[in-house]
This record gives sequence, structure tokens and C-alpha cells, in this order.
Amino acid sequence: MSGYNVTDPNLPINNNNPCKDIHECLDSESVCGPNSHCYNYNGSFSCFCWGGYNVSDGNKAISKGNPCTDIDECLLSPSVCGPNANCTNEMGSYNCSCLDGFTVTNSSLSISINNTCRDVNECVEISDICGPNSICNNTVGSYNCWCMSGYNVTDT
Ligand SMILES: [Ca+2]
Ligand SMILES: [Ca+2]
Repeated sequence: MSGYNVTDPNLPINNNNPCKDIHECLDSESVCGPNSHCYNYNGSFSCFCWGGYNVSDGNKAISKGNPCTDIDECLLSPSVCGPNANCTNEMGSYNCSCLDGFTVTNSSLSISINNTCRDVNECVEISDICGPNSICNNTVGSYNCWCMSGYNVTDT
């Protein structure tokens, strides 16, 4: 039967020389190609892509000629990191980072559409950012400093 090999091909097939399951996964790389795992079972086998990888041509079985390749999450789903963030594709994964002037809302969780990058309120969160006798004005992604009325900036 397909998926089975006779134990000793030089002898007739019988109870003492039975058909044995072919362990296709012993050479997983040549069977399923890279970035995949191979699952052997009696009479056949299956290939699965690792997480973060997808088969090149979804209409065909995973193989060395139709291997699992990295999913470009940034291209596939541009909003994966949410607004005010950079998305960097990585092999088997991706990375989100906040743009300058922004920080992740909940720092104990990773940046995502559900935990977006918010504006840093520099005037509140960074003490004395504008120095003494000044007025600080927070803006989205940045901030401005002004001298209080009656004061001039030290070095223009
Ligand atoms: Ca990726
Ligand atoms: Ca700001």
C-alpha cells in the first residue's frame, strides 16, 4: 500500500516480512521543506508550517518545492501595531515600536491594535522638561516650551 514499504525487499511479503510504515519525517527538511514540522502516522504523514509561516501556494501541499515562508504581518495587516507605531517584519514574527513622542499605553503588554501607542505628555511625565520660568504645551507626538511673561530664553 502507498505509505508502506516491505521490511526486506529481497524477500516475499508475508507475516515474517511485513509492510512497514514509511517514516517520511525522518528527513523532514527534504519532505516538508524549511520552516515546518512533519507529523508521521501509519501509512502517511502531514506537514505543518511553524507559527508565523504560511505555505507559499495554498492550493498545493507543503513540500520542499512549495515551502512554508515567513508571513509579512506588516504588509498583510498594516494596522497590526495600531496607530503611531512602526511595524518591522521578522522571520516567523514581527515587531512593533512606538514612534518618537509616543509610548505604549500598557507597558506590561506588547504593542498592538488593542494596546496602542499613545502620546507622551512631556509636560507632565518628564519633570522640568522646559526648565524654570517656562510654560510647557503638550502636542500630539511632541511638546513646546515658552518663557513665562517677563522672561527671555537664556541662549537663543
Ligand atoms: Ca514575519
Ligand atoms: Ca506630547
